[in-house]
Amino acid sequence: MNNEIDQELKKIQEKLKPPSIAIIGRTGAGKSSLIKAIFGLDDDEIAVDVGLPVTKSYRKYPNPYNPDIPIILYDSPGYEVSKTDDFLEDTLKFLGEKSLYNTPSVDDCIHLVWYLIHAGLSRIEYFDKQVIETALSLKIPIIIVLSQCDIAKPKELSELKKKLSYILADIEQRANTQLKIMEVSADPIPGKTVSGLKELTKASIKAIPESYSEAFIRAQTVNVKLKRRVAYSLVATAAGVCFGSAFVPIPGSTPISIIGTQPTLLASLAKIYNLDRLLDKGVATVTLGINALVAIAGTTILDVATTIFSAIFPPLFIPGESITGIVAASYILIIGLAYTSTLEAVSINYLNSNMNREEVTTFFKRRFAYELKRYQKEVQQKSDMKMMKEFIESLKRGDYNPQD
Ligand SMILES: Nc1nc2c(ncn2[C@@H]2O[C@H](COP(=O)(O)OP(=O)(O)OP(=O)(O)O)[C@@H](O)[C@H]2O)c(=O)[nH]1
Ligand SMILES: [Mg+2]
Repeated sequence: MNNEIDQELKKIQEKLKPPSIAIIGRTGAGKSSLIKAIFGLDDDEIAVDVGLPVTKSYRKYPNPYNPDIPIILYDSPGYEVSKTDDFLEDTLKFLGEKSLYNTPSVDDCIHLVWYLIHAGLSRIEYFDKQVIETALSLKIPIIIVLSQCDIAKPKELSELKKKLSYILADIEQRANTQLKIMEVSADPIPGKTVSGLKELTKASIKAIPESYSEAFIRAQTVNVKLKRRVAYSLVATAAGVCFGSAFVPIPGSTPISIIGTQPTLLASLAKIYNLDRLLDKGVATVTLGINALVAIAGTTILDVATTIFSAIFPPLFIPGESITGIVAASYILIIGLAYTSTLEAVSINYLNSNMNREEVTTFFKRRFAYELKRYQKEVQQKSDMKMMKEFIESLKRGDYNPQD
């Protein structure tokens, strides 16, 4: 049974389709800063020589393609200002080549352009309009990002927006669309706050084709709550393995076969929260990887196992005896949902703080034990087949939203 769960989880991972985003804008606009902020990447990962050259100006990241970061980014690091014409020519060529019209499949084309305009400079370049118009004519979705808004004066910003709307009006009319303009501060000066990243993330997910959205949600690190939907669907898939096609329990789903710490499920969930990458970056001197977290989770599960088991298993339960799919599914749901909540809390409370490994571990253990009890109560209520089925389906649909 656990083998089947692992296989289902592997299938999900293999089916993930990474979207491609082109980040276009003049040198110094803040492209690299935006990529770093949204996807939690560091300088090394997006250094010029790490990118795979695609055209004269454009490079593909991450390189080599890293399945842990399910996103493809095209950046044009540091083109020479004196060669603006070359840059424009190269950009138009690049967009053409990477449009749906010229790529072998929809997986290879650009699914979204973030077009950056430096708000602090309050200047619209002659090529801005041309690039935007070209992207639109090639049917590439585009979001205009006013970057470095923290250093733009409010009056300048509103004038820039007015000017931009004026310049873009005829393009919008021709393409019969309204361009999205978003304000962002990805790497603000001291005293100013990061802003606009969550909004840009949401708008981007809306703009790309739906089959690529799950990968985008996984890759981004700014809107942690969005990840719930993906995590729940994974937990529901794992729990659903305990049932056959007609939602009848699969014979042989014995407690022994199902009880375990479900390391694959826990590791897959931690990946959704990017903890495999981010934990190591967060702690400067010691590492706390996914395996360590899964091990900590395992001991916590064992600590509270008696309570969980006595609650969900029939009173006369004898280990080794056949149990229904409901019991097996309940067990997986409790562990999976509790782990998801804990990971979310770790992401929100820890990744932006300076907790050390020990503090994170303590926080994690305490929170996980608390969440296990909470979800044990919640899942225990779905005690018949119909309720269980409805619950698993609501998790898959993304309709389940527990209180924090
Ligand atoms: N105040 C402020 N500065 C920013 C912001 N984003 C980026 N910067 C700064 O602007 C400078 C250029 O940022 P980059 O992200 O390197 O710009 P880029 O578009 O990648 O530039 P090239 O790689 O040269 O094309 C850096 O010094 C950043 O720290 C922001 O939101 N606010
Ligand atoms: Mg750059």
